[in-house]
Amino acid sequence: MPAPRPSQSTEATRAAALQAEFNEKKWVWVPDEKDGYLAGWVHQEDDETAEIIMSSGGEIRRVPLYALSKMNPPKFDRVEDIADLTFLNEASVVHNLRLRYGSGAIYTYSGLFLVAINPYQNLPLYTDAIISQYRSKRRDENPPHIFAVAERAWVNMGEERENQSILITGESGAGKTESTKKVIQYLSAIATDAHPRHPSHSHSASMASSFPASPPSGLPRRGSFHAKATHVTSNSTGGAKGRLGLLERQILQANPILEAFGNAQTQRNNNSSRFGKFIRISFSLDGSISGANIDWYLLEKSRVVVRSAAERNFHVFYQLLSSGGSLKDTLLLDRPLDEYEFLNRSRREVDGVNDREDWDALINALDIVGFTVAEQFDLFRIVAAILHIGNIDIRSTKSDDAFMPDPSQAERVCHLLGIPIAEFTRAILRPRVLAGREWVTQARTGQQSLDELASLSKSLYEKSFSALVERINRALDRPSSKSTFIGVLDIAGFEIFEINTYEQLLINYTNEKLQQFFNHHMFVLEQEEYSREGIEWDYVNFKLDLQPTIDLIESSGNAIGILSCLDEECIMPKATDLTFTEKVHSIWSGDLRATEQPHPGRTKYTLPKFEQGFIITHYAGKVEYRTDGWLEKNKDPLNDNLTRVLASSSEPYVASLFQDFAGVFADMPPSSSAGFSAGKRRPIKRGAFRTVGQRHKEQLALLMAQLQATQPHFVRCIVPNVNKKPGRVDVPLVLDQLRCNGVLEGIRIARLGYPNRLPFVEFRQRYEIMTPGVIPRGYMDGRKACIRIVEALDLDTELFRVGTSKIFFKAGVLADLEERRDALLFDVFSRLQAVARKFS
Ligand code: AOV
Ligand code: MG
Repeated sequence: MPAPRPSQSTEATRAAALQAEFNEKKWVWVPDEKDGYLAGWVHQEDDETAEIIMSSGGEIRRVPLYALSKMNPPKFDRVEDIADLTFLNEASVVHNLRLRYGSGAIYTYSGLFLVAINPYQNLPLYTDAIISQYRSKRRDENPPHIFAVAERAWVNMGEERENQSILITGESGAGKTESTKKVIQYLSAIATDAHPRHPSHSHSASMASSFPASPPSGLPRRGSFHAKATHVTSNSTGGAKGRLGLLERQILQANPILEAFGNAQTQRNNNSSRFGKFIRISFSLDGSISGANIDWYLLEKSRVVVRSAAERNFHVFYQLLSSGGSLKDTLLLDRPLDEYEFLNRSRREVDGVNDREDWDALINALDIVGFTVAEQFDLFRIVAAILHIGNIDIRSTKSDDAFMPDPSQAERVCHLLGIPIAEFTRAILRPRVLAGREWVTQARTGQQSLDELASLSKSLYEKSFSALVERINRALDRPSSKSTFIGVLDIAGFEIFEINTYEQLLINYTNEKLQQFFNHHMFVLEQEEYSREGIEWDYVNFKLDLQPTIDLIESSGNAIGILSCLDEECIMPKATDLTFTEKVHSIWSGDLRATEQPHPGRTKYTLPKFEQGFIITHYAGKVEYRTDGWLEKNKDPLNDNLTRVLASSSEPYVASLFQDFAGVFADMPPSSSAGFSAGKRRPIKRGAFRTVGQRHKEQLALLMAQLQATQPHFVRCIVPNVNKKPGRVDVPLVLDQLRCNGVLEGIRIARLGYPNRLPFVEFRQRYEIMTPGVIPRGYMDGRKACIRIVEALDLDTELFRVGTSKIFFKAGVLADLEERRDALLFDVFSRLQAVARKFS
C-alpha cells in the first residue's frame, strides 16, 4: 500500500506544475450515464447551463449548472480521509476512492469510519511487519487500514474499560468476511504481544498515550512517543504467527470451520457467508485474550436442498467427498459427486477453490480447536446422512400414496443416524396425526414425503451447525469476571434479487436495524451531545430515521408488523399465504404505498409485475417481496413423529440435536404402535412453539442491546465491480453503495460538526504543557483554563467550540495538536536523556 514515493523535491515540482495547470481552467465533474462522472472544464456558462469541454476527447456538452460538481485541486488527490476534501461532492468522493484504489490503497477514511474496497487480489497489506507498523499508533500516523480500526478499538477498550464493537457491512462480495478475519488476525497478534510485556511497559504511560481523544487513565498503554523514537517497522516476518498461544490459534482456526459449514459459492461471491455472525473476543485487564464467543444468525439452510444451477451447496459437502482415507467408506459415501441428488443439479467446482486442500485445512482446524475424532465423525455423519437422504427414492401409487421402492438408501440413512428403519419409513410415508381428538395414520402423497425429507435435511444441517458453534464456543470460552470484549459483526448485506422472499425480508430487516443503529450513533447522538453542551448548532434533519420501516416489519403493537402478522396467520386454521398477504395490506396498505419514495440510489429499479406480495421501502431501496411459501417457512415444521424417532436415536450426537424437541413434543404419541394411546394425550401447547421470525426478532433484539452497550466502530465494505476482478471500479455501482451505506451522509455531518472532543480536565492535563505560564497557580475552573489554553495555542476560532463540560474540535485539529505535542515532548525527552548521560 504505502507506494514508494518519489523524492520530496520532484514531488513538489510536479505538484506545483499540476496546480498551475489546474488553475488555468474551471474544472468540473459532469454526470455521465456510463462512467458516473467525467472530468471537463467550463468553456462558457449562463444563468442555468454551462458548455463543458470534456477532458478526454474534447467533446462539448451542455449541462445544467446544478448537475455540475466542483473538482478539488490536485493536491487533494488520494487524500486519506474523504472528509478532508475541500469540495465534498459525490463525484469527488468517488474520484478519490477510485484513484486510491488504482494505486492499491483500498482503505480510505470517511470521517469517523473506514471505507474498504475489495481488491480482489492478495495485497501485501497484512504481514506481521504491517501489524507492527500499526501498533501503538494514532490513526493519522499511518495510511488508512482495517488494522488501525482494530488498534483503536483495542486502545479504547483498554483506556475506557468499555466494550467495543466493530460493525462491518456491505453488499455480498464486498469483503466483510475478509475484513473480519483481518481484525481477528490483528487482535490475536497484538494481544499475544501484550501479554508478556505487562505490566512493565506502562513506563511510557505518563509520557503519551497513543490516542488523542483518550488521555492516560489506567491500562496498559504503549506510548506513541516510545514507538516513534524507535520507529518500529519490525523485522518480524514470521513473528506473531509463531508466537501465538493456543487460544489465539483456536480463535483463528474457528473460522475455516465456520466457513466450511456456513459458506458456499454464490453468483456474487465464491465464498459467500450464508449466515451472520458476531464474534466477541474477551480481554483480561493485562490486554491478553481471555476467551471468545460466537453468536450466529440466519443460516440459509434451504441451500442444502435447492439452489440456483450456477451455485453450490455448502463447501463441506464437496470437501468431504474430496477426502481420501477410509472416512468416506465408513460413511457409506461410495458414489461419485454427480450421483448425489443434493449436489448434482448445480455447479460442482469453483475457480480458485480446491476442495481437497480445504478439507485438509478443515481437519487441521478441527484438531486445533479440540474436536475429538469422534466429534469430527459426528459432524460428517450428519453431512453424509443428508447426502443419502437426498438419494432416497419415493414414488406415488396410482391412488397417490407414497411408497419407497428400494429401502437401501433409507437403510444407509438409518444406519448413520442410529434409528430403526421401520419407524423412520413410517414417519416419512405414513405419519400419525391428530384428527380432532383421535390419532390416525395419515396417508401421504409422494410429494409430501419428499417435502418431509427436504425438511429433515435442512433441519439436521441447521441443528448440527448450531451444535458445531456451541462446541467451538465451549473450546473458546474461558470464564473470566473482569474482562471486556471487542465484538466483530459480519452479517449478510442488504439484498435485492429478481425474486425476494422471506429470507431476504429477514436479512434486509437486520440490515435496516443496523443502519438505524449507525444513523443513530452518527447523527442523532452527535446532535444531542451538541445541544447538551450548549453548542451553537442548527439541528439538521437528515431524514434518516428508519423507524417507520422497522415498525412495519417488527411492530407488535396496535398495528402489528409483518412478522407478527405472519405469526398470527401461522396459528390460524385455514390461513394461507394469500390471507396473510391480504392481512398485511389491510393493516399497512397506506404505509406500504406511502413510503414508496424511490431511493435516489435505486431509481433505475423497476417493479416487475407480481401477484402475491408487497413492497417495502428500505433505506437502500424498494424491495418487492413475494409471499408464497411464507407460512411454511415461518413455521419451519418437522413432523413430530420424525422428531421423536430422531430424539431417541442410539447415536448420542443425533439424539442431542433433537433433545429440545423431544421435550416440546413429550405429549405426543410415540410413532411406534406399541404404547400408542389415542385420545389421552394433549396436543402441543402453542406456547412452546417459536416461529422463525420470532426467533430472529429476539436474537436481533439481543444483538442490538449488546451493540448499544458498546462503543461502535464502523467499516463499510464496497464491491468495486460485479466481475470479481481486480483494478476495475464501476463508478455507478460504487456510488450506489456509498449512498446506501450512509457514507455520503456521514461525511456531510462529520464536516459540519465537531467530531473530536475532550472533557476540560483531560484537555488541560494533556495540553497545558504546550502553553507554559498561561494558567496561573492556584484554582481555576476547567472551562476557563481550557479557553486560556486553546487561545494560547492560537487556533482559528472556527476550528473548535467550547461546551459546558467538553471542548470540541473540527476533524483533523486534534491530530495537529498531537503532532505539536509529540514534537515538544520528544524535544524535552532528548534533552533529559542528554542530561542523564552527562550525570551517569
Ligand atoms: P462478503 O463477506 O462481504 O460477502 P468476502 O469477505 O467473502 O465478502 O469477500 C469476497 C471475496 O473477495 C473473497 O473471497 C476474496 O477473494 C476477495 N476479498 C475481499 N476482501 C479482500 C482483501 N482484503 N484482500 C484480498 N481479497 C479480498 V457475503 O458473505 O457474500 O455478504 O454473504
Ligand atoms: Mg461473508
